[in-house]
Amino acid sequence: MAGQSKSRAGDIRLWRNARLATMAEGSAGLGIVEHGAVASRDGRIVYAGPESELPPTLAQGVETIDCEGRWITPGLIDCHTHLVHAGNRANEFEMRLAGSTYEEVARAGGGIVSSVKSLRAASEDELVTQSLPRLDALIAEGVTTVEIKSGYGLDLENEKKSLRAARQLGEQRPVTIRTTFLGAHALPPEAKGDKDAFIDLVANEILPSVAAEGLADAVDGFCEGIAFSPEQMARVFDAAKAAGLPVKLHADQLSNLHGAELAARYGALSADHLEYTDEAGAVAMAKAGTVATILPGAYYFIRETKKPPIGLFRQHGVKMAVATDNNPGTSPLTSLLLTLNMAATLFGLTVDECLAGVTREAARALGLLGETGTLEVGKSADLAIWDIERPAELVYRMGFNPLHARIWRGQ
Ligand code: DI6
Ligand code: FE
Repeated sequence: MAGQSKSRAGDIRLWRNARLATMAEGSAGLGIVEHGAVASRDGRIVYAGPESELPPTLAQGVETIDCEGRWITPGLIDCHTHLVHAGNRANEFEMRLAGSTYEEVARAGGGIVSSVKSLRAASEDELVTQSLPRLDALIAEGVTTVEIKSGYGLDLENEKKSLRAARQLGEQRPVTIRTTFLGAHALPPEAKGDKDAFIDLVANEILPSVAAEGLADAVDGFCEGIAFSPEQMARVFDAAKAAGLPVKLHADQLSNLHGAELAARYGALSADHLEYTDEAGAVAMAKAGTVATILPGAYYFIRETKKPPIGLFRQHGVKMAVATDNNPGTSPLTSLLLTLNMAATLFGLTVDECLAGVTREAARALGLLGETGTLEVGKSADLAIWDIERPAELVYRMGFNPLHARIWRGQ
């Protein structure tokens, strides 16, 4: 089994003859170091910079890997996924291609509720088994940290089962998993249309119990006409605050309910989607330091036409992360590299913004910037080594994986 325990105390490893994109805050662009080296001790970065300035103690008698001029970036981070789910909704996809509307699909038993049924019917171990191939697809592209949300259980037992399955994934693979409780994702059938009563259940019973067991690192919600109102989300956020958990929000994806401002008011780590966010929302996020998580996979898959206001985010200094939103309904996407191409092609993000979006800014969106997301001393030695000539290739290609090696916590 993979784990931190694998690294032996005092182990120093050195990756030399590399080109680094450190992504360090404040450095220009990607923080490029030509002729660079990275050293790790006990899974932590102890040096990242020009090879010529490497302290001699880190250069001799240590395990050395010659990178032969390859590029090293921080290990990639997918900061928004619903990766733990059961079954899939390819049948709905076919129905929509044949001309059915979303409503017809829902009446035929489709939509989020069909994923809830499948998840409730699966055991925790079955969930792990079904989710592993998706996680492995991300890992194969150099991903070293993945956020995973609940939200297809929608009752105490099944939300906990999802979060435990997510934690199990982190024990079965060399990857950091951050779990997010998304109880306020959709209304389960047994709530019989009573959203307020369901929000009471989420805020007063499920969330405190999930928090008490330490199953969630953050709390999320779906603030939308077809889901929950800003007032209802605020009640969930108050409960999160009481439990000491940071919040994030699916905001302004299909309409502008001012979810971005709500998220900012609660000091959210991130607000996600944001297609319909307006300038007031962008200003509020900038003030609060709330990261804008851009999810081009869902935009593409549902054939949305309203783009998130990237220009406003730039103008007001809102940091942008990029993620897959892997989920069975609106983004069955397990390639973070393809997501980068989509963010650039569909939304006009630059190469630098794309790469920051799956490293430094994704770490910030998870509250993990002190731990990972850049090549800097003190952080976890999470690295991706690429067979590329220039970083733009990571964004430019579609469906090609140039990963040479992946290092998680120095291994
Ligand atoms: N926004 C989405 O796009 C997904 N959830 C959310 O909050 C949809 C999830 C699904 O259809 O299963
Ligand atoms: Fe999502």
